[in-house]
Parts: sequence; structure tokens; C-alpha cells
Amino acid sequence: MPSNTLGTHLHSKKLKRALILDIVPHRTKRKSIERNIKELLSLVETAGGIVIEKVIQKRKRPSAKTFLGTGKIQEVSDFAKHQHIDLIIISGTLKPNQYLHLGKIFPKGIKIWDRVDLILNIFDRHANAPEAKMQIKLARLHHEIPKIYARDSTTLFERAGAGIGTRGAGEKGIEEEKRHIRRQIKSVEKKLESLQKKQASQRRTRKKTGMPVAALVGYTNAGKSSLMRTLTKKQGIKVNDALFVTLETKIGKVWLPEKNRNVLIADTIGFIRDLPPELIKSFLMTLQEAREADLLLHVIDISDPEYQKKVSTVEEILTQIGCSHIPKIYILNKIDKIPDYHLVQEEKTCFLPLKLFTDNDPICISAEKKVGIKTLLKHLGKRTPYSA
Ligand SMILES: Nc1nc2c(ncn2[C@@H]2O[C@H](COP(=O)(O)OP(=O)(O)OP(=O)(O)O)[C@@H](O)[C@H]2O)c(=O)[nH]1
Ligand SMILES: [Mg+2]
Repeated sequence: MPSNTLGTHLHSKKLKRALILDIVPHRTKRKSIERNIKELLSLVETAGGIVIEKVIQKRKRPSAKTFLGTGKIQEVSDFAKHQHIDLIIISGTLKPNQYLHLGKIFPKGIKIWDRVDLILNIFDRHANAPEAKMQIKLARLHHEIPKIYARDSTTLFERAGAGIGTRGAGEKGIEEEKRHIRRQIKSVEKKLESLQKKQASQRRTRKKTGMPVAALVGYTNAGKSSLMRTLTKKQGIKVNDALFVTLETKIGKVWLPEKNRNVLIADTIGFIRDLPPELIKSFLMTLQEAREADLLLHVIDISDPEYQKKVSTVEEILTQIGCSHIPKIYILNKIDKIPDYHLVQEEKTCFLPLKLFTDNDPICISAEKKVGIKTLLKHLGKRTPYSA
């Protein structure tokens, strides 16, 4: 067994037996390592895996070839073989070259996933709507292309070393593979484009009704869909204690007594730290609802000790997708998990130390226990812009 590991977990036949590899800077505290790994564990679990072992190596940066140092990776490979590991998960984004080298070191049949592969596999498990499936396919294709190019350059390199001057059969195969992927990308993009046009026209029709849209945004598992369910009283909205449960945008109507009018609420895909750019690019269509919203409802799980970091992540992604100009209400959810939350219910004010929200008073709620909903609706009434 590799020496610097963090304990062994359960065993199961049905679940994929996974091994997590991570690197951390030299003076990182154990507590901070454990916190970082916690999210990765939930991701693996959501992807249908069970973590058998975590191997964490302290080093400045990943090895350019093998991510962990060569000695350690050999040790991991032997361990994976003996423990019948199905899946090696790298906490980070692998370069195509690293895939190649790791593929040569690990026994055949063991899959190697980086963070992008892991998230894409979770998306795959949750996607129902055709546009979500297509967006995942597109992200996957974009993720695969550099790997093929890396294989290509290795072939060229090996060929040069061997002094062979003609095109090998392997190289021809790679060229064909590249052409095939490019064709697939074009075809998926075309299909997505026509779906996009359809959705844009639906949005235009909605805009004509004069009903503004408030989009729920936030870190995955913050409780966006739970709030959607509470506000719209709609059954059939998927809520689950897992990551990336919602992948398709859902729209519902909510009556605002304050205004005597309706507002449309859009539930969107959750965000996560280090969301790979190819995923953001491929999911822009789903995120379009947030980009064109009149108001953003940023849902935060206030019971999560990591909530401040998660708020920053969400804000960064909102800026990346061009949403920073849209007015926002911060909603602190899951206050029922905080001691003395009944005080919030009585006072209808928030008692939490909230340095983060200086320019904008947050609203404290519990989407599940239906606490603070009236106050939220009042705020929604005040802040939702109506044209007439
Ligand atoms: N205790 C408590 N749990 C809540 C509350 N709101 C949501 N949850 C739980 O938090 C988990 C995630 O809720 P969802 O509504 O699915 O979260 P989401 O933000 O839509 O997540 P994704 O769709 O995965 O991005 C579920 O297990 C909910 O039951 C709350 O107010 N209090
Ligand atoms: Mg959801």
C-alpha cells in the first residue's frame, strides 16, 4: 500500500473501485487537505464510484509526465493491480501527454479520469434532455481532441527516433480519428444551434408577455431546486443530496403579492470550483437563461463551512459567462441547520456575520422547512424590474 495515504474505505462489487491521486504544496495542513478531498469524494460517489484509497503527494507542481513522481506512481500502479482498482481519478486537469504516460504505466483495463472526465461522467448520469446530452457530447469531444494530437506527436517522435521516413498505419488511423471527431463536433454544434434558435424564440415570446425572469444560480447542492419547488409548489422538480442533480433549465411561475404580478423563476445548473472552461463553453446554452435574466437569485448553503469560497467561485463564473451586470439577491439557505435558527424566523433578520455581502442585504431562508419565504417574496417584489 502507498505510504502517504489517508485511510481505506468501504468495498463494494457494484460500484467502481476508485483510487484518488492528488498533490498538495509542501506545508499544507492535514485539515485543509481533508477539506479539499471531501468535495472530490462526493463527486466520485455521485459518479457511481467508491473510493478505496487516496494518495496525496506533497510536491510543488505535478510531474510533467506522470502527475505524481515516477517512483510513487509505480507504487500506485502495483497497489491498483492488487486491489482490483477500476478507476484512477486525478484531482486536477491532466495534460494529454500525462494521459499517455499514465496509460503506459497503469495496468490495462484501469480507466484514468481527470476532474473534467469525472464531471462529464456525472453529467452523463444525470442528463435527460436532448440539449444536455448534446452539450455533454460536445464537451467530451473537445476534451478528447488534444489527447489524439498528443498521440499523434508521440507517433511522430517515435518515428523520427526510429528513422522511418514513411507514414505508418498508426498515424493514418490517428488522422482518420481526428477527422471523425471534427465531423462529430460540427454535427453536434449544428444540432445545438437549431435547438438554441428554438429556445431563443421561446424566450422572445416570454419577454413579450412582460414577465421578468429571476434565475436561481449557485454552487451545486446549495438548494436551488428545493427553493424552486417551494416557490412554485411544482412537484417533479428533482432534489437530491448529490452534486449536479439539475442539468436542464426549468422555468416556473411565482405570484408576487407585493406587486400583484407574476415573476418567472428559472432553475439552472450548479457551479463548482475549477469548472473546466470546455464545460462552461459547452453549457452556455443552458446558462443562457441566467445570462438573459432580469435578476439573479444567488443561493448559498450557509451551513457549509466552505461557503465563502463557494460564493467567490460562483461570482467568478458569473463574471466569466457575462452575468456580472445583472442585479442580484443573495439567499442564505439551510438556516435550519444552524443553531438558534428560530431567531431568524421570529426576527425576520439575519444574524450571521456577513462581510461578503456589504452592498446587498442577504435573505435567510430554509427552502426545505419553508422559513423566510414570505420575506424573500417581498424582496423579490421590490427588486424585480417590471417594464410597465
Ligand atoms: N436542511 C436543509 N436541507 C436543504 C435545504 N434546501 C435544500 N436542502 C437539501 O440540500 C440538498 C441539495 O438540494 P437541491 O435543491 O437538489 O440543490 P441544488 O442547488 O438544486 O443542487 P444541483 O442541482 O445539484 O446544483 C438536498 O438533499 C436537499 O434536501 C434546507 O433549507 N435545509
Ligand atoms: Mg438542482
